[in-house]
Order: sequence, then C-alpha cells, then structure tokens
Amino acid sequence: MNKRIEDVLNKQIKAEASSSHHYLAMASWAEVQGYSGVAKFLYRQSDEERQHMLKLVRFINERGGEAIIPPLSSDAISFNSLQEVFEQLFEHEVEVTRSINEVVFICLEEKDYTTHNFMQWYVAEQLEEEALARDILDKLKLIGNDKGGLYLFDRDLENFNTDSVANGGQ
Ligand code: OFO
Repeated sequence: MNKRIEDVLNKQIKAEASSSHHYLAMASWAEVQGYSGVAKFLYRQSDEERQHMLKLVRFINERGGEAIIPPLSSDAISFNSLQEVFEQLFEHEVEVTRSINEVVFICLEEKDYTTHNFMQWYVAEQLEEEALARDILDKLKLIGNDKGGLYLFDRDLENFNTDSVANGGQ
C-alpha cells in the first residue's frame, strides 16, 4: 500500500477513535446528569464512530498496509453543560470532515482511485453527521436554560433514530 495513503488513513483511524472515545465520555456524563435520552443517543454515536474506525482498520490491513490502533490520550475530558457537550461534538465533526477531505485530496494526488472510492462513504456520512450536530446545537441554543425545553430535548433524543443517519458502515 502507498505509504502516504497508509499514513493518512492511519491518521483518520485516530480521528474516528478520538470521536468514539469523546462521545463515550459525553454519554457517561449525560447519564450521570439524568439525561437518559441524550446518553442513549451519545452511546450509539460512540458505537458508530468505533465502526467507522474498524472499517478503516480492515481496509488498510486487507490492502497490505498496517493499521495502527492509537493509544488513548491522557487528557481529561469534562463538561459543564449539555450545550458544551454538543458544542464539542459539533467541533469534533467539523474537524473530522476536514480530515476526511484531506484523505480524499491525497488519494487524488496519489492517483489512488480505489481508496478514493472507498472514502466516498465517509464523505457522505460526514455530511449528514455534521448537519445533524449543527441542527442539535441550534435547538439547544433556542432552549437555553428552560427546564421544560431540556426535558423535551432529552425525550426527543431518546427516540431519535440514528440508523437513518448512519449505520456504522455495516
Ligand atoms: Fe466518523 O463520522 Fe463523525 O466523526
């Protein structure tokens, strides 16, 4: 496998692993705060990001490269509010979109059309995930500190079906 492609895909593995890990921390925080719907949504998002990572691991290994599973960062992850959780989630998604675009750019530079084709799934997925994150954040901004609004928000996320947004590449 082309070394430059292998390196940039391994960088993408790290980005997906980091998303999964952060969303897990967010889910656990939300659960402790009593936001069970938000927690359910975030646990599922975390699982999906792990699937995105695994899809890359298998792709690299099957094509003769070597996937690198990154170590966990020792940085503490903490949140003070639901709004902060979803601000961080949105920023994460924007960063992941940027890094996917970089992979696609390098695929074209290296004329690796197989990997370019493989990455199109991520491009489409990321478009939806970023839009969803922006939408959720906008809603939270409207709700502000209104307790009734936050209650309904939590209930909405409880029933949110992310399968239409992403199925983790399965
Ligand atoms: Fe992996 O799709 Fe979002 O980050």
